[in-house]
Amino acid sequence: SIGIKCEAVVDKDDGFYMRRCVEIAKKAIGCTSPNPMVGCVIVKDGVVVGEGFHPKAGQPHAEVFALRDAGDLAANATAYVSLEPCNHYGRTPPCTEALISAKVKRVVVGMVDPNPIVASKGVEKLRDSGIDVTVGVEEELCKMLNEAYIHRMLTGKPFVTLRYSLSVNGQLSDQIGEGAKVAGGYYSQLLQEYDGIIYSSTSITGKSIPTSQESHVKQPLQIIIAKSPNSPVQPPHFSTDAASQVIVFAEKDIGTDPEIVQQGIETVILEKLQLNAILDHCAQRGLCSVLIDLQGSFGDLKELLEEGVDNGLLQKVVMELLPFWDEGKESLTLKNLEKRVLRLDKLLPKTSGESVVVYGYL
Ligand code: AOF
Ligand code: ZN
Repeated sequence: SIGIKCEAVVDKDDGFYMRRCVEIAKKAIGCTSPNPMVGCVIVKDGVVVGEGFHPKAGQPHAEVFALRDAGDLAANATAYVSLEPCNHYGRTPPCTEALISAKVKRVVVGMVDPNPIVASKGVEKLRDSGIDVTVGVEEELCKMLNEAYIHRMLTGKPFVTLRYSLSVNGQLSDQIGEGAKVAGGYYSQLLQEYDGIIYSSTSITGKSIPTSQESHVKQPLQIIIAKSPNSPVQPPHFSTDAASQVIVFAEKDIGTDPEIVQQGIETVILEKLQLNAILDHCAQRGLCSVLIDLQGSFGDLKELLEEGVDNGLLQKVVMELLPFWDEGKESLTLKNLEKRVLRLDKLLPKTSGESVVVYGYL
C-alpha cells in the first residue's frame, strides 16, 4: 500500500451500523407516537463513539442524544441515522443543525422521512453544508421499523391490525395466555407495540386481560366500541396496575351511565359508528397504530370490520391457532371477512409448543 485512502460511496460497514441504529431505536418500541422510532450511531475511525435513540415525542431526537454521547469525538466522524435527520423546528430544533455544528463529516441515512415537512429537505440541507450524505442503507429494515408511522404519514390513518384466536374447529376464541403461553407472550408484545387496542364492549366487559407483568411497560389506549343499545361499557381489568387510558366510542350519549361517570371515562359520540371516523379520531390523537382485538366474538365490531375490509382500512392480520376444540362460540364465518382475511398473502406460521401464531398482510 502506498497510503492512498480510497473513499467508497458505501462503506462495507454501513449496513452493520445501520442495523445497530434500528436495534437501539427499538428500545422505545410503542412509546414514540406520533413520532417515529429512530436510532443514531456515531462512528469514528471504526469505533462507535456515541449512540442515541428517540425515547418519546417531545423529547430530543436520536441524533441529539448520540451527539451528546460522542461529545468532541463527533467532529469528522460518520453519523448513522435510521431516519433522515429533520430540518424543521417542531417540538425540538432541527437535527441537521446539530449535526452541522458538531462538524460530522459524513451522514448515512436509512430512509427519507415521509413527513412532508421533512421529505428530503434534511438530506439537502446536510449536502448544502458540505457533508457527504448516503441515503438508503438497510432501507427495508428501517421501513419495517416504522411501518405504522409511515402509513399514518402517507394516509392520515393509523396502521390497523386485526387480531383473533381460533380454536382448531374454527371458533373465535377468547383464550389468550392461559392454555397458550406462547400466544400469551405474543399478546403482551402486541400491547407494547400498538398505540391503541379496539375492543367490542360486549365481548370485553368484566374480562381480565393478561398483560406484561412489568408495571413500567407502556399500556395502549383502550378503545371500547359500544354499539348495541344496552352495551355494557366497563373496561376490562388489566392484570397489572400500569396506567392505561380508556376511551369509549358510542352512537348515543352514554355519558350518564354511572359506571362511566364514576370512572371518568372519556366518551366520543359519533352519529354513526364507522371505522373510518374512529380511525380519524385516533390519528388526530397521535396514534400511529391500532389493534382490533376480537375476544371470543365479533360483538359490536362486525360492521366496523366489514367496512374496514371493504375500504382497505386493515393492513395486517394476526391469528393465533389454539390447540383445542371450542363449542358454542361464534365461528369466523362473516362472509367478506372470512374470504379476505383468511386468504393471507404471506403466511408466516410460527410454531412453538402447543399454539401457533400466524400472521400475514392483507
Ligand atoms: C429525526 N430524529 O429521532 C425523530 C425525527 O415535534 P418534533 O420536534 O419531535 O418533530 C417530530 C418530527 O420529526 C416527526 O414527525 C418526524 O418527521 C421527525 N422525527 N427526526 O431527525 C428523530 N424522531
Ligand atoms: Zn430531528
